[in-house]
Amino acid sequence: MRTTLTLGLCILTCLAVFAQNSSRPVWKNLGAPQLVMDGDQPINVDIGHAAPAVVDFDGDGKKDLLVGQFGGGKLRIYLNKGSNAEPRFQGFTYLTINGKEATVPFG
Ligand SMILES: [Ca+2]
Repeated sequence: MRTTLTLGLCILTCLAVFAQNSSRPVWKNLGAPQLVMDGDQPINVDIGHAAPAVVDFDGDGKKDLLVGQFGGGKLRIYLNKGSNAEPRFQGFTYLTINGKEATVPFG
């Protein structure tokens, strides 16, 4: 079952905060919730219960979006195709280790 997820509680605002002060993130004034889009669709995860994090995963200087999901305990990697000021995500890959999808305990 796929559940539409509203990650918007803080992700985009967090991106902006991290972009402005990456050495010391500040979690205040989060603003209104916004959907985080994968292309033109809101990000969905299997079953729901997403655990988002923002980090430059590929070392290109742009903050990427990592989303842990309850479904299978997998971790999605959405590479930022935009900029830190205007992040854009288009598709994802699952985190793999030695060619196998990495998972964490769930359930
Ligand atoms: Ca990056």
